[in-house]
Amino acid sequence: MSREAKNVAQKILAAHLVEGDPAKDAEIGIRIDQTLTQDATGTMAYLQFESMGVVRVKTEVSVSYVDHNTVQIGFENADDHDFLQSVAKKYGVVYSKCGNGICHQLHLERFGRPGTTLLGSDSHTPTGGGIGQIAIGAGGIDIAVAMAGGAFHIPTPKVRAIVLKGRLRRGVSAKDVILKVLEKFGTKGNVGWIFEYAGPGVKTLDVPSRATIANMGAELGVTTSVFPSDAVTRQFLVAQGRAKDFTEILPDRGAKYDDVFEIDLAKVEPMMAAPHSPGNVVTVRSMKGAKVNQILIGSCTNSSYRDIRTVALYLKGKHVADDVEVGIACGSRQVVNMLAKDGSLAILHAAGCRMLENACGFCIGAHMSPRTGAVSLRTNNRNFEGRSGTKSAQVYLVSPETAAASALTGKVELPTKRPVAAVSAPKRFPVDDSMFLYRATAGKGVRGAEIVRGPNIAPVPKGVPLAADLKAVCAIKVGDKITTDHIMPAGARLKFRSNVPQYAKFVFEPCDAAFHDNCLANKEKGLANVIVAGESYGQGSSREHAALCPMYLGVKAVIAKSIERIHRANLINFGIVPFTFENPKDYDKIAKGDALELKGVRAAVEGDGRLTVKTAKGDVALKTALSDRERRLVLCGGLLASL
Ligand code: MIC
Ligand code: SF4
Repeated sequence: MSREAKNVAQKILAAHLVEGDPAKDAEIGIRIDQTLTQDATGTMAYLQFESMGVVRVKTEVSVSYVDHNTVQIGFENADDHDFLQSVAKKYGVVYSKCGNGICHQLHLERFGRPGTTLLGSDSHTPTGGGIGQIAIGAGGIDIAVAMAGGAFHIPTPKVRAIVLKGRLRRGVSAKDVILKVLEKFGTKGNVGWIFEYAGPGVKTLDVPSRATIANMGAELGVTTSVFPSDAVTRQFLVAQGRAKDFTEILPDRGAKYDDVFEIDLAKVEPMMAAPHSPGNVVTVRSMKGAKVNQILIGSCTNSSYRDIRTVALYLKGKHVADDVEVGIACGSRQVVNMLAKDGSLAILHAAGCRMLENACGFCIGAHMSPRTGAVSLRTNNRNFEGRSGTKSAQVYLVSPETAAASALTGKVELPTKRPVAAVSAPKRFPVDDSMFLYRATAGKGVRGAEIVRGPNIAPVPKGVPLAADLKAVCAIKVGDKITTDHIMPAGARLKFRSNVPQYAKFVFEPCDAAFHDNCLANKEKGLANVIVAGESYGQGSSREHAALCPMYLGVKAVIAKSIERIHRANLINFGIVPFTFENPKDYDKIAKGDALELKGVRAAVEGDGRLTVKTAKGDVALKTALSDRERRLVLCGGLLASL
């Protein structure tokens, strides 16, 4: 290991490096200490883990959370929960029961350890960066590999320092800071970067605030975000009764960064992300007075005790406006217990808020879809069109402070006008781990334990080797910033996550409801399906179903102007070739339904990744830059097929 001064990211990565050399190689492999799954991606991850034939998990700790599909209309969700519980018992995974809370909040509270690596089957896993972890979101199959002791591969990162100076004004909080970062760097073009927070302003932010900032790094599209582990981190861990988990990790003096961007916290004002992208950032000031119909507070971004207590202070002794509905979902039982003790729950009830389950709920459109055309202010991290469950809704992302101030009048309000006192970091958090099962057998498992498999649990399909040539059809042509919510909708469809043939019926439902039938018809004729897309294809969720279900429908290649990191990895994991245009203008040469001849596609993948495709409007040059490992996966039909 080199003695050169290192930043925080480099230190943690160097301590976990198992493949490649960051100074030379484009891809590195790292050892994973901890994993987390949530139910919506977890069933597939554990089905894949099972098919690897490993007897127990080999990580320091692996936790299976149930927080997404908690509504239980029909048997499907409950089937999944039972399956997950039985798998956890058998393989030595800790199981967090439904109702315990949201995976990222819980992991931060009870398991996250500075200096370790965490891989999670959820794109907001980087929340752990708030506690000094290198925490990365990935597809379920990558988590399965990590649980089996395998390395995880990332593009060798570039590290950007976000240097924080000064102190936030009252009424302004971490959400406004990350929205400021999003305003500057946007939701595309950050692939391959780690954002490391540094500078004197860091110590003014408590761990939940740091976690909020790291969480929404997912919206930037970065590999992860990380904070140093310092006295504030130590205080948080001590208060959680986890002093022994603390390690100090600070950047070395003279540590270098590939880029530096400075933010004066004192100058940050309340911000919001306007429909339909977390990158459409505007000031709250510019929207002041706009009518609001719904306000929802919670999600893995803003559901800590600090956040919900702050909301209670805004609403104390007051009532929410008559024509606005307000819902609050806490991140964990710990948060609820604290709010119960200090009277906040009573305040929120009295103020007319609907207290929701400690779960993802509204954030993923699984609950409280707003009315037609509603303006909904939310503290979560994504406002993609239709994600709320109501296509015509206008969703704005705001801080808990802005949400609370606006709840009182039913209009967008500046929280800085009447700020409340700052909530100080608790000296002791009440600890109740009773809804974490199988801690005693964690890492060991229970041999012979039976796995419970209801009818919603279907086997995982495997890919087939890539053919030498492909006669294909452009099955769909989509524009820029297509999210995984467009490709594989969540909300009401989420309950089919464990059943690929069933879930595959909804691929691209919001864009082209006939996609499934057309793909199967092409497949029957022996034609391969190809998806053509614009910039930043596959933004958002880590859901591997956005690759797995298309694979099931015979999609063999994606041709896009650019592809986001997690989705690109998922495509490769399921044997779909991630091509980009040599010349982005060639996007215009292909239309939906066009015949495409991918002659020599296998040889191209084996070789330099360049392929010329014949289309009715002339030749189109494509490229794919694959590492040796990725090339092997694509050629044999994906990761499962390679085992
Ligand atoms: C999301 O916020 O989009 C999700 C739902 O948490 C996803 C995971 C999933 O699709 O299950 C994510 O962020 O990865
Ligand atoms: Fe859950 Fe929303 Fe966080 Fe995704 S972004 S993990 S749906 S709370």
